[in-house]
Parts: sequence; C-alpha cells; structure tokens
Amino acid sequence: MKRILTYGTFDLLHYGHIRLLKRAKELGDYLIVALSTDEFNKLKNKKAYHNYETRKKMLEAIRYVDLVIPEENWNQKINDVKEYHVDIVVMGSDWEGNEKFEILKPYCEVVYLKRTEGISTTKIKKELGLQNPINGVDQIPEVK
Ligand code: C2G
Repeated sequence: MKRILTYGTFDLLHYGHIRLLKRAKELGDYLIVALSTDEFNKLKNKKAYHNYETRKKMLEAIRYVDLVIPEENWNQKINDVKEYHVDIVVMGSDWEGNEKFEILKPYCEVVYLKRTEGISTTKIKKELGLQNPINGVDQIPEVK
C-alpha cells in the first residue's frame, strides 16, 4: 500500500487542482490531502473564499482523495510523513526545489508534478471580480 501526501489550500476547486490530485493518486494507492486551515492561510497571506470545513467536504467528494487532514503550520510535514507512513509527498511544480519540501527527502520520495497552465484560484477571483459592473458598466478587460 503506497501512501501519498500532498498539501494545499484548494480554494474554489478547479481542474488544475483535480489534475494534481488525479496524478498524485496514480503514483500510489492511498492519497492524503493536508488542507490549509483558515488560520494557516492567514500565515500564507491567502484569504480563501470557502472556509476550511467547506473546502474539506469538497475534497472528500473527490474520488482520488482518501483522507483530508488539517495543515496548521509550516513545520508539521516531517511529522505528517512519519505519522501517516507516507511514501511520496507530491506537489505542483511551482513548489519545485522549495526547502519546505526538499527537507522531506531523507524521509520519503518528493515528486513535483507539472502545474496546470491557464488556471488558478487567483485568476478566477480576478476575472469574476472584474465582471461586477460598476455604475452598470461591466469591467471586463478588452481582449488585447
Ligand atoms: N496546482 C496545479 N495547477 C494549478 C493550480 C494549482 O497543479 N493550475 C497545484 C499546486 O501546485 C499545489 C496544489 O495544486 O500543489 C494546491 O494548490 P494551492 O491550493 O494553491 O496550494 P498552495 O497554496 O500552493 O499550498 O505547505 C504547502 C502549501 O499549503 C501549498
């Protein structure tokens, strides 16, 4: 039983997240997602649209996800790997080479999967936000 662990906020769930989770699961048999709590998101300077409980429920509904645990701080990863007997930690390539994950290499395999281009929670928020009409005028940026 190969056990996989990944971390993230997973706000406004989109196909970039789903593709990451699908490919992570394909590397083993059991996928654990350590989901950033609302308090930890503050440390990450992220304000999630959905709160932790909602983001947790959405992740639990995904066929690739077997368990969701809270990510409460930057320093829990080594303990998570030991406590959950993790074989591989998987992250998107935007984290490639980051010390927060490189330090896990003595304890488990660390795999970075190519980030899905063209989609992000920030992009969704920005574009939806711009579509709120101001004085009745849609603020959609003209296509250059
Ligand atoms: N992701 C991706 N493609 C995208 C967007 C995100 O592959 N277009 C991946 C990210 O690389 C990450 C995961 O999906 O592995 C979750 O993305 P976020 O919720 O943005 O995670 P992040 O805020 O980077 O949290 O301790 C680590 C942090 O908690 C990671």
